[in-house]
Amino acid sequence: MVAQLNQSEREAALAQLPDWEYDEKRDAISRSFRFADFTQAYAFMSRVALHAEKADHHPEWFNVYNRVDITLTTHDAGENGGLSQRDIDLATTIETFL
Ligand code: HBI
Repeated sequence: MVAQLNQSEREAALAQLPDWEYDEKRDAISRSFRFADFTQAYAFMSRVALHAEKADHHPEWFNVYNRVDITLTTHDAGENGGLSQRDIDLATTIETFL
């Protein structure tokens, strides 16, 4: 079981991730990305995928052409899953791939 962030931890973390939206219903964060074309979108997804595997923390994502939507939440956080430091760390790393 991974520790779920409490409200103050969450607010402090999200202040550092201004382009990510908080989904209260899922206790998750999401961001939508647009790239020049599919090749750029796929290159980005490849970098995220390799890092996610190394971190053992994986995104929920959707891709169509140059658009990539990512949602991050931790399946084994709290009772029904929720936002953990792992999600914050992965989002922070994803930002460095832009
Ligand atoms: N990815 N987003 C997310 N949440 C998890 O709880 C998670 C994961 N990737 C692998 C993983 N957990 C492993 O620890 C196993 O629990 C599957």
